[in-house]
Amino acid sequence: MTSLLRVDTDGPIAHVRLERPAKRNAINDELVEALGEAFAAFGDPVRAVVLSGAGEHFCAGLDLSELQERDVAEAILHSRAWHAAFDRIQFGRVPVIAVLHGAVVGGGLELAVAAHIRVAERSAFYGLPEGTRGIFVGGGGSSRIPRLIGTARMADMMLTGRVHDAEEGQRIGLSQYLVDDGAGLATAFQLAGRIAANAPLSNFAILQALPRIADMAPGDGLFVEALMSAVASGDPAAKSRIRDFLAGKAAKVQKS
Ligand code: 1HE
Repeated sequence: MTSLLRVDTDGPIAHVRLERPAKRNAINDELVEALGEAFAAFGDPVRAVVLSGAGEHFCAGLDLSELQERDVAEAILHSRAWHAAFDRIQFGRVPVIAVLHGAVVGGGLELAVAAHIRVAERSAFYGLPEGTRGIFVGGGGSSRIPRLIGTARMADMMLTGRVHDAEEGQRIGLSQYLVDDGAGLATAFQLAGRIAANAPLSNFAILQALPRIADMAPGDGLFVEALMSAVASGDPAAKSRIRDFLAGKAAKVQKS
């Protein structure tokens, strides 16, 4: 067990917090391994996870002090270890809501985009300093970030060192929610509560099927959608929720 990561569970919601504020939550090998283990362990009764960082910043990315002389094979394995850990976040059993504040840079942004929902506080800023540090992203960023903001924006961030503030991040799609400083956790826990109340099979489909369908050729995607939809709607949880609505016992869709 590491002291660099704190996990608190309260009923169906868990809170995972990077606990390395003195180093701006920079991710070393110990922390990346702890992240992978924490997310691999979630399952019943946990149904949603909030991910945040202690101190003034969400995460300063790769721990640059650990960046030793690695040979090519070791460097590939190092990056693959990040991929394995972050895949456990994106393709685990529970939806993950990241709360972003201060620096969300390099591998910190790669961590943030492995979550399913990002709530940014106004202090958040996003950068990919890999270009200026003479390295490349290695935590899944080149696959996940262009899917959110487009390849051209990511190339700009890496080539020029451009930093986006929280408002720009919201506008280009890095965050889905933008809130005042200090309000991120409350918003994330509120969203987690709503998510945890969904039928488990719907959440499963959203985590496992949706991103894969979006990556498929349209014809294949539509076929998989039909299969997933039939599986979900055949579940007793779906049938009872629809019965409740038709009996006037379930919430209507309302403007927020
Ligand atoms: C670190 C790291 C780090 C801080 N590795 N030690 N990431 C970066 O290039 C970002 C580098 N960090 C920064 O630009 C700044 O530290 C921050 C903007 C994040 C925060 O600034 P500030 O003024 O609040 O803190 P600081 O004084 O710069 O840092 C406090 C301490 O944290 C200091 O150590 P100290 O012993 O002198 O107190 C810093 O050295 C340390 N620190 N960030 C190691 N990243 C899978 S590939 C991913 C590739 C990447 O992520 S590349 C991007 C790396």
